[in-house]
This record gives sequence, C-alpha cells and structure tokens, in this order.
Amino acid sequence: MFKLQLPATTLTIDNPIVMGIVNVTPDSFSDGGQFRDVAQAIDHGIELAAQGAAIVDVGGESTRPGAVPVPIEEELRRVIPVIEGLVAQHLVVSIDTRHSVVAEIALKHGASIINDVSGLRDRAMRAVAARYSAPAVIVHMPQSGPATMQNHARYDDVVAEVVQFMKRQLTVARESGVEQVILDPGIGFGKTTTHNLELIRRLDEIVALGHPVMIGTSRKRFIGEITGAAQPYSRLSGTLAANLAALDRGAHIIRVHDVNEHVRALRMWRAVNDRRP
Ligand code: HH2
Repeated sequence: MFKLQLPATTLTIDNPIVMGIVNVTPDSFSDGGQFRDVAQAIDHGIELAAQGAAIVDVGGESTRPGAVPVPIEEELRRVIPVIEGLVAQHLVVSIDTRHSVVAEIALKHGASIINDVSGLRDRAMRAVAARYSAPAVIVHMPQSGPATMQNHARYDDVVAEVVQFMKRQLTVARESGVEQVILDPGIGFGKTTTHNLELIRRLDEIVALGHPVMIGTSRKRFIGEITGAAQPYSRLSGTLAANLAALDRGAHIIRVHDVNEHVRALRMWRAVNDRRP
C-alpha cells in the first residue's frame, strides 16, 4: 500500500487507481482539439472524476512522436484555467509537463502532482517538486525528446535499461529532496511495439523498485498495430487488455482516456483477484 501526501488530502493506493487524461491541445494523437475550449476541458475532467478517476491529468503540450514543442506561455494559457476549474471542484489534479516553470505555476494554482515525461532530468523540475513536496512521476523517455525519440528506439534489454534509468533518477530525485516518486516506463516514448510489449510483460521488475508504478498505454500506436484498430478512438479493447496485463504484474495507476470502461474492468479484475463475487 502506498500513500501520496498531497496538500489537501492523502491519496491512498491500496488498490489500483485510474488517472483520467485531459489534453488541452490541438494536436494530441487521440483526442487533439476535442477539449481546447476551457469550459469543455473542465467539464470533461469533472466527468472523468465522476466516472471514478482518482487523479485528473492536465496537459497542454502533445508529446506524441514528432510533436512540435509549444512555447511556455501558450502551454500555461492552455492548462492554468483548466487546473483552476478542476481544483475548484476539489479534484486531485496532476500537471503533465516537461517544463519546470509550468509545473510550478500549476502547483501554485492547486495542481498537486507533477507528471514529467522527461523523467526529472531537469534540476529545476526537481527543485520545484522538492519545494512543494509534490509527488512526481518519473517517466522513461530517451533524452532526445518527442521530436526524434523514435529514431533512438534501440535497446539491448529495454526493461533492464529502464530499470537502470529509474534507479539513477530515484537517486538524483532523493538527493534533490524529492521524497514522493511514481515510476512510469514510458510506453511509446522512443520504443517499438516489441519494446512496449516487453515492458508490460516484465513490469514486475519495475514494481520491484518499491514505488507506485504508473502505466500509460491508452490508445497508443502499438495497440493499433497489434489489434488492427487504425484509429486511436477504436483502440479501447486493446487498451483494456494491455492495462489488465499491467495490473496483473503489479501496476498501481493506469493513465487512460476511457475512465468509465477502465473503472468497470478494474472492478471485475479485483473481484476475480479478491475471490469474492
Ligand atoms: N503518455 C502521454 C502523455 N503523458 N504521462 C505518463 N505518466 N505516462 C504516459 O505514458 C504518458 C504521459 C502521451 O499520450 P497522450 O497524452 O494521450 O497524447 P499526447 O502526448 O499526444 O497529448
């Protein structure tokens, strides 16, 4: 069991929880453009929480392979009003950003978790997490970043390399005063389909590091490749199967677009594992 200490509450993870995705971007690969309007994005986040998301993850910059970086001012303009709207409803909000400035302003406006797809490599990001005592998600992504990361998808043993990266970043985080860390193997970030499958299959090796483990498979390209579902919105069944496999190997947090379906699947998964009707 893990407890995440947040400013307003304690998030207890004794059973797996769901993080719902709100992308306030014009170009996210699966829901780009859907929630550009602030009111729409807030309503969507509230709906995801009502469906059972324990955390709502707000992002203003797409990190899909090949995505073009967004200026900081634009990222802030997208996410801050949405965070304010969700925090006003007492929801637990995480900020999905690679930029320490965005993270800090988001925390000031009530976000309570930093979701950093660049893996806390940036000293300034670690300083923000430490100063606010905020839990931070360390996501594995090759150093090259979204623009070219798929050109760097080469590993001798992807799981061993991700575990090495996590160990290094855990040390660096601890030395910087970041006490609450969540680990995420970064499915799709500079990885081929084979790498993604291996990371799910051997997720227990990351769980063994002793921190809460998050996984983000939702609607990603490798699911399309395996299931034949070409469109991201048609990848729900494949996403559910991938996430259930991750849960079987000990995942604690699943980051998804389709919260309702995952909350129901989780209930079923728990009923089977708890041996009760
Ligand atoms: N994946 C994406 C973005 N943020 N954060 C974590 N912790 N883990 C992930 O796997 C992860 C993430 C990419 O997916 P999405 O937000 O749906 O798309 P986009 O980056 O195009 O907005």
